[in-house]
Amino acid sequence: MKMSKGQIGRRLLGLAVAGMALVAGGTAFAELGQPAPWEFKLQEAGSPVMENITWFHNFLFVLITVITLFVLALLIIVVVKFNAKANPVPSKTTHNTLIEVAWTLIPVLILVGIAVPSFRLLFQELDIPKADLTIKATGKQWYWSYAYPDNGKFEFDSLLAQDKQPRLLGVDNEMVVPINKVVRIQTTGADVIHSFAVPAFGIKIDSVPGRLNETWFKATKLGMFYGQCSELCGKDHAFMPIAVRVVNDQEFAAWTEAAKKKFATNPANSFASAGAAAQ
Ligand SMILES: [Cu+2]
Repeated sequence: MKMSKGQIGRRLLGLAVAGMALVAGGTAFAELGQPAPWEFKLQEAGSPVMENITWFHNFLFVLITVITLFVLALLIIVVVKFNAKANPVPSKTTHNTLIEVAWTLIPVLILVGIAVPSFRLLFQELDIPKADLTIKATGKQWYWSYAYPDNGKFEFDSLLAQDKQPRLLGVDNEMVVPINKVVRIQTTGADVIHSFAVPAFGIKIDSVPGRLNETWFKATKLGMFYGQCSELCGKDHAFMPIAVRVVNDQEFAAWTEAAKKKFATNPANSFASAGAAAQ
């Protein structure tokens, strides 16, 4: 079947519209705190840092698109207008001061425009505000242990729960945090290097044996947030998810009371074993 120029044009337009609908529909698939099928954007933000990361990502995406289209347009003009057939007698022009100053200055200004929000974001990520509570996350082959030194000194293990949804992200004991509170995460590795990462909070930090790394987040939405160990750490690297449940203050207080009792006899409880050793 031969298509007329008009038909081809309409087909292309239809494809473009479908593509744009897919981009816009990305949010329709998204579910807070976890990846979604066919998702190609960042996860929905669950913390101020992630909101700024998302903003910066979108800002750069627009900028890079405009620059790429501009360069493409220049290339097309050169190819069409200045090829040997269309332009048999080339001009001998070599220098143009105005253009040379412009193509030096404009990229410098663009880079400064990128550097300012980039450094602002970097400082926000690295400069930990006064924390409301600290949680120590220890990466182990192949699960996480969470200790709450400020809330009753208990520690517990968090292992993948095969029967739980979402698949490969559900755990038996979730990390629980209160909403709108600054949580300082201190992390280390008990055996090899792991990495503590929760995309919706915009955090990813290596858990290195013999070293305590710090990061922070402030969860601004209630619900479950999932992450995964993000440093190849051995055969079950893919099976040590991170699950964080964000609750309100009352629920958090109730949970810490219950957790203190539930995990008091946990052999992984370093506070308890340290106490026992001292007796
Ligand atoms: Cu790991």
